[in-house]
Amino acid sequence: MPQLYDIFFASSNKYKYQEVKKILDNFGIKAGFFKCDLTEIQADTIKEIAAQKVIDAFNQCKKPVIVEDDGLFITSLRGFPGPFSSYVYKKIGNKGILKLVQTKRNAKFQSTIAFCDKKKKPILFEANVSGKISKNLRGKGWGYDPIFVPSGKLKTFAELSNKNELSHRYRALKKFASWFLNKRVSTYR
Ligand code: ITT
Repeated sequence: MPQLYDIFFASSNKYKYQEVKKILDNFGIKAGFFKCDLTEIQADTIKEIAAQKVIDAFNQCKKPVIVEDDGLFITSLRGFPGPFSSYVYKKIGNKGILKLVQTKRNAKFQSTIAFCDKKKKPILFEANVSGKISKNLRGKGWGYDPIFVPSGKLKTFAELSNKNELSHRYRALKKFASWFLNKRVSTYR
């Protein structure tokens, strides 16, 4: 019987899954949603968090799985909110971030995709996209999309129609897809 999915994406965030699904579809990889809450350790880097998160995800879903940990790093705030992006968004939101950012507006989004299967050794794929924090909220999007303008563009992620062709998530998933396809998906069927 043909298998429906090549891989699962474990997350509590449906917006992340929707983007991951679209991006991986374009690489010919079918990703199912394993909706769950994952344990996040306190760590300085999203790489460490992603590595731990994917082991928790595999223990819950018992299938080849990927997770993503990401963060918005604002240069003038010494990388804040960084690994705390999810928490900070819930606490102060985009309006809070706009109040904190004064003149120097450089920032970057970072993504780490972590893969794990029964070998239980996480494999990581990292990427980032640089840009600037806008002066006000622009466009309707999730998370920090309405305040992040990627380099070379005048619009925020929320206003752009092609975010999924240039985002941190796209770049990290592109690296993952190339590795995963080489590895022969059939191994997992
Ligand atoms: P899971 O851990 O359950 O996957 P999460 O939303 O908590 O979901 P993270 O811990 O990786 O995910 O938090 C990163 C936060 O950074 C996320 O909640 C958003 O607020 C923000 N973020 C990450 N990527 C984003 C994007 O493409 N657009 C807007 N905001 C983004």
